[in-house]
Amino acid sequence: MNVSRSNGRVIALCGGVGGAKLAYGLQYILGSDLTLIVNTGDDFEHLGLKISPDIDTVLYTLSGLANRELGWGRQDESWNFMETLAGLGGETWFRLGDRDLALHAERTRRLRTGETLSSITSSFAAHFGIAAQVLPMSDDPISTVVASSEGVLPFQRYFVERRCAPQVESIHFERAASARASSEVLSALGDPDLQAIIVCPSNPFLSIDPILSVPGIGSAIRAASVPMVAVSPIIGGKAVKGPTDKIMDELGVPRTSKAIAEHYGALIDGLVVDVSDADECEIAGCAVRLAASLMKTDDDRIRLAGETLEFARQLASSPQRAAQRQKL
Ligand code: FO1
Repeated sequence: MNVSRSNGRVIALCGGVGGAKLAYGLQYILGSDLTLIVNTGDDFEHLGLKISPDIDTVLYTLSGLANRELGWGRQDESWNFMETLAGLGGETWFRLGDRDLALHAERTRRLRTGETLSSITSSFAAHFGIAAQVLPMSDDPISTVVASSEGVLPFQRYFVERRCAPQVESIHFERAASARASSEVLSALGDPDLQAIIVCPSNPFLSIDPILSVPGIGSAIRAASVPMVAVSPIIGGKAVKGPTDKIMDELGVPRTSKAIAEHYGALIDGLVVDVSDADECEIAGCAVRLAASLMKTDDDRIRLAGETLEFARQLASSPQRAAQRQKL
């Protein structure tokens, strides 16, 4: 598979700010050949609005509208709604900019008409001029909750209100068992033209595991006889952003890329590890490619995406992979 357009579909699993950055690079290379399956476990209802943070972070990042300092929300933002809400004694721990607010209000209205999250997301992506296909992992509600030293917390309460301070004991995806993968997700995973599956450098526990918890997605991935490559979110024993490293400590998992590979297990064929972690390039049962994984600029995102796709192409033609896939 070369990385030019219309050379077959590539799927990327994505959630959070780090994941969206690689998705940006992948879209730059693949355009409409890229399908993103995005985590919706962070979704919640707040102030009467249906909020899908990881979908919105993807929409804003891929359209160039994202606030580059924060990673979430929009660049060109004003905060009159929040200031007025504060004056009224409303809840302002979860910050909603005025322009961002319009997207939540419109998604909430359309969901209330019975339109699916997939359909709404697809029309928002078209509105923002996004070439890639952006798919929620499911149109059914799934809620990530964190069993912590401060009790069981809904995701945003843990992540935003408590700033990931509570000690994580376990993470659960409520209602995942009764959720269904969307038909768009299953047809993408079943696409005969599928070339590779990429796991973005998202938090494996909070952003990727919810996607794999959706019935049918794990088996569809295993049935797809294409290489699956993950990009490690850990560089030098630290998460680039967010609580991945802290959660690994709390779950008793070493802060290493090797531990990331072990977390995904036989599902992945290869792991992209940062060049500064060259001592981790021998991981049993997982091919490793060293690449500069810190994405500060758009060029970094595009380069890392290109190297990840090249790695998947190499694995596609490697005999070991075929043998390993038979084992699954
Ligand atoms: N993250 C924060 O840390 N503080 C916020 O106030 C906040 C508001 C917010 C509003 C809309 C949105 O789409 C995302 C927002 N996020 C905020 C990020 C959100 O918590 C995501 O779940 C994280 O990016 C993890 O995926």
